[in-house]
Amino acid sequence: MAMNLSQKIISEHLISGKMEPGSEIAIRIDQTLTQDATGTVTYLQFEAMGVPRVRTKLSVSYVDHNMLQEDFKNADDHVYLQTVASKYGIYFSRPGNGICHQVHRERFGVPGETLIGSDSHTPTNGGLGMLAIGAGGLDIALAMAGEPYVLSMPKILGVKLIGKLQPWVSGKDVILELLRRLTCKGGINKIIEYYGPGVESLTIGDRFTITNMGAELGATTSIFPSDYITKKYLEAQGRGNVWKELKADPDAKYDRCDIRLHIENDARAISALKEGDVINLSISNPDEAGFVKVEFDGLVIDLDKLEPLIAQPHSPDNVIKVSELAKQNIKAAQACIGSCTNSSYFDLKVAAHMLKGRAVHPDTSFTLTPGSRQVFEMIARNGELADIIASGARILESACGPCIGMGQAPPSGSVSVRSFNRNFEGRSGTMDAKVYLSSPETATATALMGKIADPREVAKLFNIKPLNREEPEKYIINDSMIIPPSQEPEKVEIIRGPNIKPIPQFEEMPDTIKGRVLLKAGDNISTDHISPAGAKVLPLRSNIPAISEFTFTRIDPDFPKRAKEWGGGFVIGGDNYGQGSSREHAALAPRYLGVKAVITKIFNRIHRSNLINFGILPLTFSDPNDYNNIDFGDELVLENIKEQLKSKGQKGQVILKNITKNIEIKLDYDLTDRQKEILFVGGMLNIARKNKK
Ligand code: MIC
Ligand code: SF4
Repeated sequence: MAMNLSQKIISEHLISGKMEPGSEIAIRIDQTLTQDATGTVTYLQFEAMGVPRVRTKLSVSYVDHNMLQEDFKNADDHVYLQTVASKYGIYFSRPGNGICHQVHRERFGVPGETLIGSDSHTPTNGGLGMLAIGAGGLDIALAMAGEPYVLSMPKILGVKLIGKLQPWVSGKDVILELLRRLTCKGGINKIIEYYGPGVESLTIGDRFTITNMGAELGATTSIFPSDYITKKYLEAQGRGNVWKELKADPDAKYDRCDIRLHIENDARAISALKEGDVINLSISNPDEAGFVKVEFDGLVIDLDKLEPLIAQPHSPDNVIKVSELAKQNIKAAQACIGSCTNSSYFDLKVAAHMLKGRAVHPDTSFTLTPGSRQVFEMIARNGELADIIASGARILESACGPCIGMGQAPPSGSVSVRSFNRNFEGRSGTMDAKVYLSSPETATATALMGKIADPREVAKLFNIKPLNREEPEKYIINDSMIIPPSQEPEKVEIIRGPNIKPIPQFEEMPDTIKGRVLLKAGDNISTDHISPAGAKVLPLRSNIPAISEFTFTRIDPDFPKRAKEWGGGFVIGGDNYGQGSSREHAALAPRYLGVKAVITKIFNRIHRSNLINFGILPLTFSDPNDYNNIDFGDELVLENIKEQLKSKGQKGQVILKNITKNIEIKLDYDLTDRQKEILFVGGMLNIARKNKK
């Protein structure tokens, strides 16, 4: 049978289940990665499993998020991570070596292998033809212990690329175009597979940017074929030996996919789908609640026709043409290049090329972050760094930095144009800042002009010639900041600072779940709303009781106090609940505060599985209108919930009683037997502890 590339890699790694969309599959995992902000909890859970050495082909622990060392906390975490890695057979990438996804693609990614990582942008390595998936830390710990990764078989959405990118248009504009068409929920439960003649016109860097930001579509992962461009890149990294050619069979098929859009809220996406090239598009009539079902066999993106695009505040899918905004004289107090989306050598090189001999606008602060030490060394030795410094731009160390609110918060109420992937409200550290997402070319044009600017116009104005979009023949290879694991693990002592607290133990699920509505949230609640990041909160990632004090405080400062006073309860959400980060703290902390069930219209995939892993029941409204029949403070009950779930199949309905309003509401669940078991015993860690060998 002809297969697409995703099906080929999955079938080679399939341990159980059928490759039919929606059915549960278990796949063998070759590689894992963690970063420090999710890593400490991952390794604490791994330690609780009692496995002496990792059982993967390769596991790497990175330090890139918690890099500000204001006190002992982050520094202690780094030492814990280094010692735990050494003992259990994990490579350790030291602070300063770079952002996990950038370093992983440079030094470790292998076409055709599987990778799971405790960070939602793990799919970046899909740019190399890897099947790379973001997951919760507990799933990573289980994979390191040799367990397969269990997921529901996604649909494979084919995106055909034709044409060639025009000057000053880059990979970022391709993924912004897809976000414009499909919205942040368009990729949920889908793998986005790129194919077609346009693929070969994209550089490897463009591909990584596109697969990276597939996370913002909510996709399980994104993947490119592995071709001669991949080969050249791996050879330039001194790793040509791991290359192999991978692509879909010529007559391979992709799945018919669908998304549910609201005619008012998602009007932009609906019109983008009509205008855009969509294969066999059908749009249903709106239902009573104003939702339409959009179905299609795939998308076509004509690269020739793409223009520089930009996502406006506060969502990565709020995309319009840069040329539209350039007319509006929007002053930018800040511009930034960096993050795992756009901090490659080419990204910094193109910025340096535009800055050469010019000065950053006096009203704009321009920061540049080389994504890895390799990129940093390349720009230093090849001279780009000097042009950057001379322009008055600010160069930051190789880390996540401003992307995760670790410094460089913009001024009050100001505009910041960033080459990053997320612009959720408050994520920059300034609650009322307006963050836009663009390509490095647009961010640099903005930094030069002091206002949002179209790079094509700026190039004309200053007579800047477009750069040849080619990767170097050879990268500088220096792995001295990647520490291999110890050969004598018994001699390694794991060092734990005082801020590293054990993971709390959780009770079994009660027969009946009863409680009040602790919070009623709207649509698109991100994990940054649930468990915020930033310089103040991130150092508490290894201390669940302490970090839980920040749960939901971005939307309701009293949440933690109330949850404790009311003895836990329910959280109600809207569409696309839990989008964004893979952080399991967004499940662990609510669980610690007594949240028993979350009821929404649609869940984000990673967050939903984190909720299950920590014993919080995820349910969705059978009729989205019922969202209006529950209010803050209402008393709710799910009677005999265990019995109700046990007696029925994988998908079904349960009845929720709203005691306050004296009504019954039908809720849907979609839980495999394995997931039910995890919920009943109070979370996956209880199972892992029980199975401890
Ligand atoms: C993010 O971009 O939000 C993070 C920080 O990288 C997260 C992980 C985390 O919360 O530690 C992610 O994307 O998964
Ligand atoms: Fe780091 Fe930002 Fe990438 Fe998350 S999105 S891994 S914070 S650079």
